[in-house]
Amino acid sequence: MRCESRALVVIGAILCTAIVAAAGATDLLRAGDHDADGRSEMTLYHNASGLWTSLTSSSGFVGGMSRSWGGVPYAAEPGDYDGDGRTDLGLYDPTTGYWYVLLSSTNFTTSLTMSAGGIGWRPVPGDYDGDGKTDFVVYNFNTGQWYGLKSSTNYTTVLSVNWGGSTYIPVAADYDGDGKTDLGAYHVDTGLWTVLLSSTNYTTALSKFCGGSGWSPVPADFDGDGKADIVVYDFVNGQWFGLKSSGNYATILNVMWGGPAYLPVKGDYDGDGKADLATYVSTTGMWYILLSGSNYTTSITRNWGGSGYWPSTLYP
Ligand SMILES: [Ca+2]
Ligand SMILES: [Ca+2]
Ligand SMILES: [Ca+2]
Ligand SMILES: [Ca+2]
Repeated sequence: MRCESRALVVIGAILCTAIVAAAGATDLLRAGDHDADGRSEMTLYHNASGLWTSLTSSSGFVGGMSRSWGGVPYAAEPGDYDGDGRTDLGLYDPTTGYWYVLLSSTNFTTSLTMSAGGIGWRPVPGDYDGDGKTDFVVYNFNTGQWYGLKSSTNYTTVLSVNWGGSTYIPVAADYDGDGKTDLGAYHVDTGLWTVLLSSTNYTTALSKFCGGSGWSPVPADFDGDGKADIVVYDFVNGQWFGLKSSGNYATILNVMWGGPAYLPVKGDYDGDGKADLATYVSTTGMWYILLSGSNYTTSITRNWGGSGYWPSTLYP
C-alpha cells in the first residue's frame, strides 16, 4: 500500500522495490534500518554525548553515518515513528516520561514530542495498531500495565491493558503475525512466555515455557515466517535456544554464538527476513554477527564502538 502511494509521488520501480522491503518490515527493522535498504545497521548510541553512529549495511558495513540527538538522561528508543521506512532517532526520558523523536521524513529537521511513561515505566515502542508507524508504548514493571499512544489515530487513542507484573519482563513482538505488536511477558524465574495476542483483540494468549534462571529472552522472527519465535540467550555459554513458530513451536533453534560479555543485539543484517545472531562486546567495541542467510555458516565481524557506546537495539 505504501509502496504504491510512494511510487506515484517519488521515482518509480527501483525505489518502490526498496521501499517494499522496508515497509514489510517488522519492529526489528523499524528500529534498526537507518538507510532504508531492508537490512539493519550496526548502530550505537553514546549516552554521555548523544551521538548516534551507524556502520551501514548499504556500504557493506564499511562506511559510517552519525548524528547527534540526546545525551544524559535520555535512552535510545529508535523506531519508524513517521512510517517512511527509515529509522527515526527516538529518545525516552525515564525521569519525565517524555519522548523526543528526530524524524527521517524531514531529513532530521523536525521532531515529535509525546508524553507516555515516567518513573516506574519502561519503554516498549512497537507498531501495536499495525499502521506501519511505531507507537509510544510503555510497560509498568510494578503493576504490569501497558499504556501507550497509537499513531493510527494521531495519538488521540490509548492502549491500556494489564498483562504481566513485577516478576515479568516485557517481550513485545508480533507473535501471531498479523502485523501488530503483541503484549508479551516473560517470567524470569520460570521461563514462562505468556503473550496476549492482537489478532484476537487481546482476548487470547499464547503460553510457552522456554528459558528460566540464567537465560535472557531474545524475541524476534528467526525462521522468517512473519511470527516472532520464543528464543532465549545464555550469557554464560553463548547459547541461543528456542522454539520456532514455523514448526508450531515443536522445532528447535539451538546455536552457540557468544558468551560472557557478549550482548545479544536485534537485527536482520543480511536482509533475508530472519533475525541474525548478533552480539556486541562493549569493552572492545567488537561486533560478531552470525548470518541466517547462510544458515549460520558465515559471519560479519567489525570493530565499531567501544566503552560508553551501546547498541541502540539491544534485546529484549
Ligand atoms: Ca502504529
Ligand atoms: Ca500480533
Ligand atoms: Ca518465526
Ligand atoms: Ca538475517
